[in-house]
Amino acid sequence: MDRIADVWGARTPHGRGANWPVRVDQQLADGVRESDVDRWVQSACVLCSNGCGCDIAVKDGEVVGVRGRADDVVNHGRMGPKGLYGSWQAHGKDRLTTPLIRRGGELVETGWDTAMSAIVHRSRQLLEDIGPLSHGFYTSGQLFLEEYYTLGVIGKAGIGTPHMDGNTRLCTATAAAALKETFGSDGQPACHADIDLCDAIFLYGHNMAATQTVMWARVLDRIEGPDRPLVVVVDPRRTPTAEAADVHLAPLPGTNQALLNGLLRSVIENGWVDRDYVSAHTLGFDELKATVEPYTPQRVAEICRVSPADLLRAAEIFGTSRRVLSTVLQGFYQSHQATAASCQVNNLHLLRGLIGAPGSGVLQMNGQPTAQNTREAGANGDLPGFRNWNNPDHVRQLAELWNVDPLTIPHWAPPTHAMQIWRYAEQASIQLLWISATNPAVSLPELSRIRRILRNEDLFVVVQDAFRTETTELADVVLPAAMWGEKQGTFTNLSRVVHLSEQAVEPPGEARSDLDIFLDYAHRMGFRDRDGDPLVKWKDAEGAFDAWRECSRGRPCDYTHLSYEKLRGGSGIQWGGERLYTDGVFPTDADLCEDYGHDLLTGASTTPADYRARRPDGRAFLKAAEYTPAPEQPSDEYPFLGTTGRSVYHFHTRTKTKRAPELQNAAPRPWVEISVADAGDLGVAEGDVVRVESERGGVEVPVRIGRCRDGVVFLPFHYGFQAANEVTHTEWDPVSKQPMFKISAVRIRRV
Ligand SMILES: Nc1nc2c(c(=O)[nH]1)N[C@H]1C(S)=C(S)[C@@H](COP(=O)(O)OP(=O)(O)OC[C@H]3O[C@@H](n4cnc5c(=O)[nH]c(N)nc54)[C@H](O)[C@@H]3O)O[C@H]1N2
Ligand SMILES: Nc1nc2c(c(=O)[nH]1)N[C@H]1C(S)=C(S)[C@@H](COP(=O)(O)OP(=O)(O)OC[C@H]3O[C@@H](n4cnc5c(=O)[nH]c(N)nc54)[C@H](O)[C@@H]3O)O[C@H]1N2
Ligand code: SF4
Ligand SMILES: [Mo]
Repeated sequence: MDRIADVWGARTPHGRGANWPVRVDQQLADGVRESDVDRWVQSACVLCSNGCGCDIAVKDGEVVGVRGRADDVVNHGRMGPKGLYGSWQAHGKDRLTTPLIRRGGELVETGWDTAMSAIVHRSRQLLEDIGPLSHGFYTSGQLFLEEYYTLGVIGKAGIGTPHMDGNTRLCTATAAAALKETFGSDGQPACHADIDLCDAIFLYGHNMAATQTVMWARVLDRIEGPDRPLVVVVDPRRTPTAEAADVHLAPLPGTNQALLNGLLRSVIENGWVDRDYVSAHTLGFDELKATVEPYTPQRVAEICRVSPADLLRAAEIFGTSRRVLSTVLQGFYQSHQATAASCQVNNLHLLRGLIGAPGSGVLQMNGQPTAQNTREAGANGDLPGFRNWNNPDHVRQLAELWNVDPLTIPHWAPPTHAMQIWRYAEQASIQLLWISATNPAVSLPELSRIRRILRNEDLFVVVQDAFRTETTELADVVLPAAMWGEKQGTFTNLSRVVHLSEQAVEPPGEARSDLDIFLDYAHRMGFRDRDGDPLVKWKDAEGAFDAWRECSRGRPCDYTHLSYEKLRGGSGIQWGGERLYTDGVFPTDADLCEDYGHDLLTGASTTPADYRARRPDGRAFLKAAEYTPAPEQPSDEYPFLGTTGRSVYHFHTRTKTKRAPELQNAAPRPWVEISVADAGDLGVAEGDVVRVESERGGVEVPVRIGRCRDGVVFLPFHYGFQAANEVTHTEWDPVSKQPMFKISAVRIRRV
């Protein structure tokens, strides 16, 4: 089996409504046979949001491979290239095995006691001198639920800082925002089985063939089976996903909102609206209709540079298919009208009542494997359990649960989003920044600025990672973390499936689980509740899970039916049932909702009084917005639109995938994709090295011709050298605050 050449593996076609056949994929280390394996340990893959159920192979106390779990609801045994090669091979390779501390400018090895004392000393001093606002926590979408919940309690009730967020801000902040704006709360309405049941599938800014390869294998198996679904792809590049499409719309980056307004207009004009559903279950139809009215096919075609006929065909497929599944991801989320455009996808489904029914629904996709948990457990600044920071009752519930004064829990303003946390660090109002499981020196926009901030003398930087990275090199203290397979915990995938991942092996050297590190910090800081008892009352992962279960009780993401015992064996288990909103009742009730919402164009928030006055009472919001041009447009000096994203062979900043030889050899260095016509105009050939640069900075990379539409160039962002984020800029969507990685004006010259 060569999952590099054959990314999706052999086809196992299935017809509509049939069970997706099982196909078990397995990869073992060279020279290890199945009979050599001592134990198979239950887990799920943490290299994307699909969350494929898998077992970890252990021999002589080491991880020696993986195998898909045949009975898992998500993958029915399959695994993709990253899971098969990238999930386990990095385990033994040049890991961080002791804490490091900066002495005389150099990072030197030290013990846990010295490292933690240094952090606690600085933390105490800052709390005394400045107060809680001196602390910022920047975490991940790759830890476990138990770790996020513990971090959330420490930050909100121990320190009392609103400055907590995850790299989820770069990733799925828009998913959460679009779900809150339309439905009142986070939570994916659809599920994986909808792929088996749908008549059409729409992918909006989502290169699923490269980024959720196992999910795409399920789509391919439908495409090759009887009663195949129609596929519509919206992406400025001819990706492998787009190649499988019946209609491929390739809008200019930054024009999604105009395209969606055009689709909505067509659906309304042709009478493909379920009037009864709309009047019973939604609010805002008239305003939506009026807003989209000017978006005629001709006008949309001019803004987006797509053909009007293709637009109308896509609208017809949406309007006339019985069951439609839509997925939305970074092509929409990392944009200036990110939440607005993503909400229009929700609107399309609401107009036809295609939600909460078999084969129909929306997946406002996650990207990272555990991003859903960052959001649920409140490590991204939101309050745990999808609670509303602006609702005093919700704050009181948490204060009672944690036995603290409600005033300790920051809720005087919205939680600070990541881009603002970095700004505060730049201005030195935040003086302790604790970074866990993320590599911002490669993944944040405008890297020259990020490096400058991390080097700032006034900023004490703690970095918690499994490897030395571009970011650890700029830290004051580095904490060696155990990773997947070396610790126990749970996480939730893009369709609310919760998996338990058991510890298979011991962490290397002195590395510790992130949970143990957070618990140690809480213990050393002596955080107490109102009765003087320890604030954090659990000592291990299962204890943290049980505490979280209580916290989630009665909320949309209620975990009380789950336990480690139930998650053991068998498959993953969903929260919220197979699909959400089967009865057309949404969590928009003012006492229940996670957010009172925003104006999609400006980001201005709705006041609690205004929200209540609209009496949503379980109806979903059809929120409308005009298209506005992106803040950065091509000019004479910077004539191309530069966009960025992923390759199938690498995960993010490659800390794991570059240590897997198959993956590293498949894509060892960065490149730029340019259209055939643009390459001709520039006089560059395949493999020529060019400089791609914006006002902020540039990279020198070889050219790959094809894939991009004219006027657009694409850089993969995986590489810490010649990094795409030298080029990108510090701008974000007004509602979700997700940075605009997908739109920069650039110029190109041959080197
Ligand atoms: N192989 C691999 N898989 C991954 C990851 C990985 O690093 N590698 N990371 C995981 C994570 S965390 C995430 S968030 C997901 C991301 O998964 P995706 O969102 O599928 O990945 P991207 O490549 O970032 O962006 C998707 C597409 O958006 C298109 N695009 C760019 N600008 C626009 C625009 O203005 N409009 C539209 N409609 N499309 C546009 C790009 O051409 C690109 O093909 O992948 C997950 N899976
Ligand atoms: N230009 C551009 N930039 C982008 C994007 C884009 O499309 N274009 N996409 C954005 C998106 S969607 C994302 S999700 C981000 C991803 O950006 P990052 O989060 O910076 O990327 P990763 O390489 O996944 O970093 C995760 C780090 O956690 C470490 N790690 C893994 N497991 C553990 C663990 O259990 N504990 C600890 N403590 N550490 C662990 C890894 O070694 C790694 O260093 O990048 C964003 N940046
Ligand atoms: S599709 Fe995602 S979760 Fe599944 S094996 Fe591949 S990387 Fe892992
Ligand atoms: Mo992501």
